[in-house]
Amino acid sequence: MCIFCKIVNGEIPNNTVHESDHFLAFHDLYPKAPIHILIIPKQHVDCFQDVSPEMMADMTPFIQEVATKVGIDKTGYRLITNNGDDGGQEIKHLHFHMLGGGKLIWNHQ
Ligand code: D5M
Repeated sequence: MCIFCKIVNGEIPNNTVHESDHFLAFHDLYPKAPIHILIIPKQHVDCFQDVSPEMMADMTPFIQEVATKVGIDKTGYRLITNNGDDGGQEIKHLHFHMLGGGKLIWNHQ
């Protein structure tokens, strides 16, 4: 079982920000911005390339709720998903990185 499935199952602790029946948002262990949250579907999906349009349609308002909950919906944030090896995806369970809490530097590398 992958590490994020273990988090969903409660086998590994997490710092939850927001939760619904289908999605979970929790703080990244190694934050790369003042606010760095990971947003995942509870159902295992390997990566963005495999996600269904239906799941994304459900996930979109959840992601927006996370931004509102942590108070960065107006100030702005960056939403990233690393897809596959060349994309730098280390954990093969779909996740979006929500980065914010300050002005972010844009670096295409
Ligand atoms: O991002 C994987 C991210 O997952 C990376 O930013 C560290 C984070 N991470 C790893 N283990 C944990 C736990 N246990 N809690 C919270 N965050 C974690 P990727 O896009 O796959 O490189």
